[in-house]
Amino acid sequence: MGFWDKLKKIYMGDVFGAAISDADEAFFDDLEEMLILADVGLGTATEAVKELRTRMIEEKISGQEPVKKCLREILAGKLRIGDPALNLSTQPSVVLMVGVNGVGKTTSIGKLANSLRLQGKRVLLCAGDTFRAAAADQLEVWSNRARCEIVRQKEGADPGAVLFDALQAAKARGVDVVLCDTAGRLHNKANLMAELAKLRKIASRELPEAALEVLLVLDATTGQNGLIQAKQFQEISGCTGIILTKLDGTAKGGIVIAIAQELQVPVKFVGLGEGINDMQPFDPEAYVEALI
Ligand SMILES: Nc1nc2c(ncn2[C@@H]2O[C@H](COP(=O)(O)OP(=O)(O)OP(=O)(O)O)[C@@H](O)[C@H]2O)c(=O)[nH]1
Ligand SMILES: [Mg+2]
Repeated sequence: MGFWDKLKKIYMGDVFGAAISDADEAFFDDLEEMLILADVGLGTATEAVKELRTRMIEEKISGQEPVKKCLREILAGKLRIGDPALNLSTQPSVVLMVGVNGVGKTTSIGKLANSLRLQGKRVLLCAGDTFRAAAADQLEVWSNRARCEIVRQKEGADPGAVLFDALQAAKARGVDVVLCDTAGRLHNKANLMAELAKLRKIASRELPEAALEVLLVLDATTGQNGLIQAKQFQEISGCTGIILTKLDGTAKGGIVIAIAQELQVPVKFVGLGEGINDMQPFDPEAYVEALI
């Protein structure tokens, strides 16, 4: 069973089972609880239910389908933040992939590289995770799968130096997009977080005009903890978008709404598996359609 089906089966079936009117206290309670269970977050769940109730009264909405439609509009509205498309308006453009250990940064780079290459872009991967020897090897495997170039140095090299090299190579070779991997780091480790700020600075210094995306990769299965990570990364590296991975492994897809609301940053892609094609641009309408 796919993620959305699972979610629907677990949470949505009962809540919308009966006829619904604006006087139906039990319905509103159940709905709020269901949204919280799906990790939408307490604040957002309460807000959404309140908005729904107001609209049901003011616009005289009742009955299963009209109420669902209204709730979909409310939730989709909470996800429509900024531009969900990647900003690749310059040549080259730079994308930094950041996040805690094991969330799926390197895998997401591979998937994204492949999709961009299929769109006719020349892609260069930058092995900015120099912390483990295996990290650059892993990225190189993805560069072969996605059929794109890679710039790497030896283990322990300064990530800033690797990025510098990659940016020079990108300029010299007419590359369209540089995708830079980084080592997984805990959001509470100050020096590692400062290193991210440095990478960002190097990109701005070497390519002051270039479009720079900092994509925060979050693992959907970590639920509310993802929110805490997100806030701290946002503070240090100022992310421009979110990739939410491993949605195939959780029924708690509501975390998408919680994170977008908290950071006021668009979710740009979702990861739905380990394969090269298992990433999709995030579509708020399709998402709430599947959710409700
Ligand atoms: N099911 C599923 N697995 C995923 C997804 N994205 C990544 N993974 C898996 O998660 C694991 C970690 O992925 P990596 O890409 O190595 O994560 P990372 O953030 O680069 O990890 P570090 O470099 O160690 O910080 C791998 O086993 C991936 O196959 C996804 O969308 N769904
Ligand atoms: Mg990695």
